[in-house]
Amino acid sequence: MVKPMSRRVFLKAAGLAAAVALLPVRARAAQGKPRNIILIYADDLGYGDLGCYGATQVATPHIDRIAREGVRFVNAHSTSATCTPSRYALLTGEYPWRRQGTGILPGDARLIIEPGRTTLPALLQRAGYQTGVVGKWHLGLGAGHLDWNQDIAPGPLDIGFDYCFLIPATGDRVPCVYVEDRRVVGLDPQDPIQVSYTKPIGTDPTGRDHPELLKMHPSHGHDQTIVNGISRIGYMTGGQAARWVDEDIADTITRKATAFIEKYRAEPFFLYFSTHDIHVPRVPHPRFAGKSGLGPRGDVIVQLDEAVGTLLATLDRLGLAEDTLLIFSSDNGPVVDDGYRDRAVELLDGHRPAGPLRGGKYSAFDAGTRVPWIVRWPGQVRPGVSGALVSQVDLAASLAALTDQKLAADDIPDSLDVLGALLGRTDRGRDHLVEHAGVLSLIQGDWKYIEPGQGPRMNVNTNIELGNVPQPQLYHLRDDLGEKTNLAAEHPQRVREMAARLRDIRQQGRTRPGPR
Ligand code: NG6
Ligand code: CA
Repeated sequence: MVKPMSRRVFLKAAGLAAAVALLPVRARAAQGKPRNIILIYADDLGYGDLGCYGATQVATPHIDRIAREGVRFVNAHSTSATCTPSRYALLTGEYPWRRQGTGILPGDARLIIEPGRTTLPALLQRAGYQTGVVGKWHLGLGAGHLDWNQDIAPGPLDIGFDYCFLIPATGDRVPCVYVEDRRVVGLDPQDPIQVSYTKPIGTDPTGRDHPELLKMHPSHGHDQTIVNGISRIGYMTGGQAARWVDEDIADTITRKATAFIEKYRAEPFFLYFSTHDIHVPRVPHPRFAGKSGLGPRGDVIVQLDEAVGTLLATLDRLGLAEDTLLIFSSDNGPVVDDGYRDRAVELLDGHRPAGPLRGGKYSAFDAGTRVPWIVRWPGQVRPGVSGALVSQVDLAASLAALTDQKLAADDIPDSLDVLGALLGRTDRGRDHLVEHAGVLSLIQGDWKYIEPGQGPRMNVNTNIELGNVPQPQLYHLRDDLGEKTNLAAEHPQRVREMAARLRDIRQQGRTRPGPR
């Protein structure tokens, strides 16, 4: 557990401390602002997938370095067990299950965050940071019926980002092109793009009809338009010159991320670097193929780690590391077979993507949302391990506090200021947390309650236990981290209380204390 941090910035010299203590609160907070903030957000990376979280078969030296130099959280959560809702919460500070339409989006979905809303990037923009997002988006683009050949709006530039370079949805969904600011990159106007999620479009072969053209075959779903020898979810036609090459995605987005850092090296910046790794399709660059011994899933973990290393080296080279608050996390828990026959299951070889946790991506058990989370800010964050309960929904309020931004009553409604915990100064984070998969769960202290659901109990395709059963479940996480023993029958009163609290949280429509 992290020991209370010496408030080093203020207390270094007693005289300085006395002088600082006399400053008004606002000025003091401003003094503690980081020059830069970088959020590295991995995709589908599990609690057990990194060396610093106990993995022994795959080496992640760069991410382990952040852990060594920062605080590593062991009870930190994405809000949801899948991507779109977790990212929605990260950027809006609102639990996604409060809103319809925040589930896994198709690649032609409209933007689900309304322009004008107070978002994490908008708060940081207001605080004077140059804000950029590079990598996976998956929150929709446009206002419906988007024409990919024209200006793409609304998008990230309309909800608080100054710059974007995007994978619009996921690596396994069309359109398989990058979007920079408002345009598809490298698009030939003579070869316009069209996208459909309802019916085949154009004459491109599909994986269903032409499996002989595939270099990677689906195990479930993923049998529509073939791009780069890999069949995807959804149909697209045109845009040949703009199509990405999966093997180069990590290098391309890492280059864009480092270019952003270089460009704004003399100004405060906030970079949201959202990797494609380690989502499917797992197609590493040839220099990583076979490197992990665990097949493509392990290889793309190594590739992810190298991308992080490139960012760290860029910060070191530019002399920015000391002044940069760096946060590393993942959008949801791990999955081994997520729809392509990449031999991830066969080659697992004892590696445990979820570590000691039960479930995985899609699951109400803790592996769904308890994710790696590391915070580094040299000189400010004392290295250690923290058991504080924190959620990604809290980043907005915490970074608003850090950068001294005022919030209106209705802003970021579920986001709590857990800055002290994030900076390793206290072990107290939230006192409770709602986890979201098919059903909701409530964590309160050492206890976790999973509400009854209509199933299915298992996701047969991914072979993941979803924890969605008709009976209430109650686990004592401190004694039973693996959620093996359902104690609901032994503690009916606690079950009733936690169910009632969950009902209240739903009904109140917010977590952050309101006005008055
Ligand atoms: C599922 C996909 C899965 C993945 C997931 C989204 C099928 C059968 N499965 O529907 O492969 O794309 O959606 O993952 O299509 S996430 O990390 O973006 O939430
Ligand atoms: Ca994900």
